[in-house]
Amino acid sequence: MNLRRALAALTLCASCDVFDPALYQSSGALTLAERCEDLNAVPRLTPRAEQLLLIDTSTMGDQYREFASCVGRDLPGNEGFFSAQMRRGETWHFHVDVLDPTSDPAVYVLPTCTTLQCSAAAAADACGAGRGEHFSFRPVTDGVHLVGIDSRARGGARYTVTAVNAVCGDGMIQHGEACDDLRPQSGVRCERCQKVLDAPMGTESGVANDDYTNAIALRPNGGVRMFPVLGSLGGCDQDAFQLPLAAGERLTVTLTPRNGTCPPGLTLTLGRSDTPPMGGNPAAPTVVTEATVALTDQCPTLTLPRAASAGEYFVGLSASTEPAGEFSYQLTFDVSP
Ligand SMILES: [Ca+2]
Ligand SMILES: [Ca+2]
Ligand SMILES: [Ca+2]
Repeated sequence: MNLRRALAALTLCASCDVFDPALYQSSGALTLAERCEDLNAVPRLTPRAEQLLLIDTSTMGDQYREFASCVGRDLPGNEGFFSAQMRRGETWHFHVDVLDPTSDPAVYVLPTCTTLQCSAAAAADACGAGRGEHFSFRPVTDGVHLVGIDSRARGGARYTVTAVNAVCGDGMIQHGEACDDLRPQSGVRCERCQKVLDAPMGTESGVANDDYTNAIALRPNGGVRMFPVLGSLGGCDQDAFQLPLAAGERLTVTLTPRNGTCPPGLTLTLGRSDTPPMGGNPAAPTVVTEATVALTDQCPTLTLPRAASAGEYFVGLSASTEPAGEFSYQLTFDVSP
């Protein structure tokens, strides 16, 4: 479920889902750096929990074609950079909102001004023209990180960028958090700001789970055996779920529509977090290529015949074509020896 919709539901604030002109008025304009080699020349965020920036790439150029590899597609539009001091294991969340219906932003975070450490888990370009992008990032090193705002559409554009350094356990639910351990909610078990399911859900609850950092964690007593999860998918977001697998175990994930049929373009992906946990949180997952996906009447089933190693696995559900309206589904997870 989309983070903003979930937060809107959580705070009963319907206007959270749309761009707020009042916020725009109070945001600070930030002039991005055109190049990223010299960190001293890249504007740095002041340390604050959340800030809104107004940026404009129209006077910049398209100088770093190589960073297209972060998102896996060409980014011929102008790009610019700002930076932030980050610490290993922190959770950062970035929203890039469009001010012009033809612009098509992409965003990536780089520990250095090279593609060497660029990964899909540190970048977002999931949505098309006229749509914003958002994603969470968990640094694996301490230090200044670069944030690049690029574009799938040629030329530059004005955007607002919300940068959030979410603090788990501060009693507030920030952008990028599904819940907070120190803010109890009825029906939600919250661990390290992730929703944890230890029993099947009676109804779908409005919890954001569109990233590995806020995936719904499946932890039923007795293991994951034909375990159902309810959700709804809309727009260009993905829904993310996390579960542990032991080496050699088999995983199947079956999607069934709750109403009608599956829309076209649905797919399931599988990732595994291989780096050691940071403060109890797993690092960004990498794609598990041994998993296969089969379609039956456009509904995907994911199968991992044998987990190569023990670890935290992440299942993502997304649609390459945006469903018309919300698509309500049930995912059934089954783990067997
Ligand atoms: Ca570019
Ligand atoms: Ca985009
Ligand atoms: Ca928090």
